[in-house]
Amino acid sequence: MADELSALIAGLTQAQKTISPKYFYDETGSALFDEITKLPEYYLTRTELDIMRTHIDEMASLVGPQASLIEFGSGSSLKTRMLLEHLDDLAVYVPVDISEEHLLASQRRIRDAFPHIDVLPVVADFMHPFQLPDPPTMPIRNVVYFPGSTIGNFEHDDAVDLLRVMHEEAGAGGALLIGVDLQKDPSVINAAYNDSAGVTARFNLNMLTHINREFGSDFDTSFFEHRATYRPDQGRVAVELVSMKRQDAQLGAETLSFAKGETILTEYSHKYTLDGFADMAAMAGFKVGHVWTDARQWFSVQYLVRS
Ligand code: SAH
Ligand code: AVI
Repeated sequence: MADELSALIAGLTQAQKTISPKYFYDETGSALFDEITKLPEYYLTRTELDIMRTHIDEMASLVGPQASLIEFGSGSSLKTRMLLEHLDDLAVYVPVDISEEHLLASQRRIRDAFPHIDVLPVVADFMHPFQLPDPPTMPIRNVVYFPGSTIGNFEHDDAVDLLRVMHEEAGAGGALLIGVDLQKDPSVINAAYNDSAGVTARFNLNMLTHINREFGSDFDTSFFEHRATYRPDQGRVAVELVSMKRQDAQLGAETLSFAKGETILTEYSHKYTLDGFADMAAMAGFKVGHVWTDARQWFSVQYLVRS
């Protein structure tokens, strides 16, 4: 907790104030994210689900029998259900997520739906070392699952580090099945992060409510505004909270001052080219074994194997 507070203060006292996107995900934030996935503008979830529905048999045969499935950032495990239905004689399913209540409630539903599968949830921040449970039966291979293009929420070097962790977890003969969002018409991307119902705005502002509760800070959410902008030259969306007036907020012993119009960067969401992503995966020791995309090439699901 003290480390977390120091890291938060460090981010909020830089020239560009930043907060890690992991603070989106308390119980309310996870529920708001689920709402986002159903929005007409948020093409990512719908497109990834379509790709999976079309190619699930091929995916399942690449994974093969008696695998262990380790999911990073499992959320509601919606897409995973398709894998759990199709994978042959799964050894164990290990969902890892930082949002504790949401993870445990989701996994109760998964256990009810798949009583024959061993489900061993792990509450952890996957950016820090964490222990995976021993599987009840020896798997033939470990397959790490990382859907949703959550990889895009990490800057290049952190993304490579995270892919390296997954490479390590996959182990010899293992693989990574990952959802990767692709570059496309900026208007499509901008709409996805500025939905007309304002759910993404609530998701972004909830981060301050979460931090107020956990750390006793006093950010006034009524004086911050959501902003999300896709920069095609950088291939990423910057999600920000804009201070609507000059104001202060107290966080621990630190008084944070905001000028009118000053921003807190809360998230990047990178959009990749297939080649760009393959280069990044290669830095972590993966080669692309298979890529599935939709007809418009908006999103990809990729099966990466250890090179
Ligand atoms: N996989 C789901 C959810 C994606 S939302 C999908 O594809 O729809 C991102 C998920 O990652 C959330 O459930 C969030 O709680 C989790 N998450 C984000 N940062 C994390 C971190 N540092 N450690 C563990 N989980 C994290
Ligand atoms: C979890 N992650 C992949 C989402 C994204 O699209 O980058 C988070 C999100 N931020 C705003 N809307 C959704």
